[in-house]
Amino acid sequence: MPTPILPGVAHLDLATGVITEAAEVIERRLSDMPQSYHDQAAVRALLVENPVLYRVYTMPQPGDAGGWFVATSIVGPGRVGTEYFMTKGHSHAQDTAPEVYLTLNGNGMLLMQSRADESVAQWMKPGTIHYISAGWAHRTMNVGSEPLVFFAVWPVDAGHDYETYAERGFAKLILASDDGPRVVDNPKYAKAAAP
Ligand code: M6P
Ligand code: ZN
Repeated sequence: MPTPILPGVAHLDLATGVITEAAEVIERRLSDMPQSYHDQAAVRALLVENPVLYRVYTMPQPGDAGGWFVATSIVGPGRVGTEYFMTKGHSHAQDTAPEVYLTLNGNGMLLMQSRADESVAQWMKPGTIHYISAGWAHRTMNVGSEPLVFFAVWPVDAGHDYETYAERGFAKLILASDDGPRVVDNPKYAKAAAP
């Protein structure tokens, strides 16, 4: 018998994104995702320091009979070459599972990509709510100088597919420039897609 879902409560520090009762805290450093960045020389140089790129705090699941994951992510400010500190990025193993983000602090970009390789990039700033449609992969980057904090909710049975994006990445890169973040084609992606 699955454990029924009981009412739950947790406490979130809106400024830092820390959930006090977090059941799990994931910490990802550059060494956990060196292939996610296109500038491998910049990756090697920064691996000496091996910074924490982001942390994810997940609220305790009050049961296992379906329901929602509730979490916050905190992406640090920083760059690897001209790319920003960012999440690994994933799509949901379950193609019908959407996700909602609410930005609490900082400035970021949410890059989404459909199964048909359409790309959408949205600005994240305090108060922006993002609906990530089912079937769209998603990755966030911190394009500002303070921590990017966002709240996320998604179905417990969604599952994470990282493999599809691990090797060639997303179709678009978001690069820092004098005029701010620029969305450009990822050359590695086009090459990998060629017959
Ligand atoms: C959000 C959610 C989580 C995800 C996290 C970090 O909180 O989308 O499911 O784990 O961001 O992103 P990723 O798993 O791609 O590293
Ligand atoms: Zn997701």
